[in-house]
Amino acid sequence: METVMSPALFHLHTADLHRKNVVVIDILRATSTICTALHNGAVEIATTATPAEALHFRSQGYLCAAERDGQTVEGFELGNSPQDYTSEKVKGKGIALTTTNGTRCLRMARGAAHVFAGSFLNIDALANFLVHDGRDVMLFCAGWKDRFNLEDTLFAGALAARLTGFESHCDATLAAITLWDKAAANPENFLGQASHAKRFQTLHRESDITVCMRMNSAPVLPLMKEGVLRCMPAGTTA
Ligand code: 3SL
Repeated sequence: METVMSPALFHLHTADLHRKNVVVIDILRATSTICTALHNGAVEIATTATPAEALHFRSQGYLCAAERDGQTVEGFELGNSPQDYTSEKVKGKGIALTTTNGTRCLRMARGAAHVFAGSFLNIDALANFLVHDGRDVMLFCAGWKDRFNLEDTLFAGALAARLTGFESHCDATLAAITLWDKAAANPENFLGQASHAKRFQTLHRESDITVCMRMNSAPVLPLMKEGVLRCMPAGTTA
């Protein structure tokens, strides 16, 4: 098991990628939003590199969602707040989504055995699959524009702590578990210090932090294939 603290470090970890299960982590908010949308009945989420690319899906009946710098891009019906992805809006729908960091990392990880979107909302479902599957695991933190961030590392620690029995010689994983141990009693309070949490104060989206910290509230397995995320069917094995 290994932890990649930033996309800028990803190229150092690509050996044997095809043998690994990769969990892409963007707690605030892309991977939390993806879990919410699929849990609320979205059929699939097509990730795109740019907002312009996402808009091409509109003619096929997709909802189009784009976030840059924490804000909904003009002309899109959805941004990246999990609170906007209600079942009334997304049930039975395809969504085309692009975000600043999260969807970029999901696309970077292509070539892995499985690529999942991970969040506190689906942490135990993910841990169960990873333990059962037994393949080597990479925890890939999206960070913020190639920088380290607190929330993704904290989640990497929470997930790694559940993956008992996996061999790890990775200092980043040890550091993440240590951070989780420190914060586990009140993770939401701990994350109040994070730079992205502060950004949300300015954007008046602070309640998203509470939603993104709700453990196991969307217990789906969002699996990425050819740029598209769908729920892995229950009972799927390696
Ligand atoms: O960068 C991303 O992918 C987003 O999750 C950032 S934000 O939470 O929408 O600001």
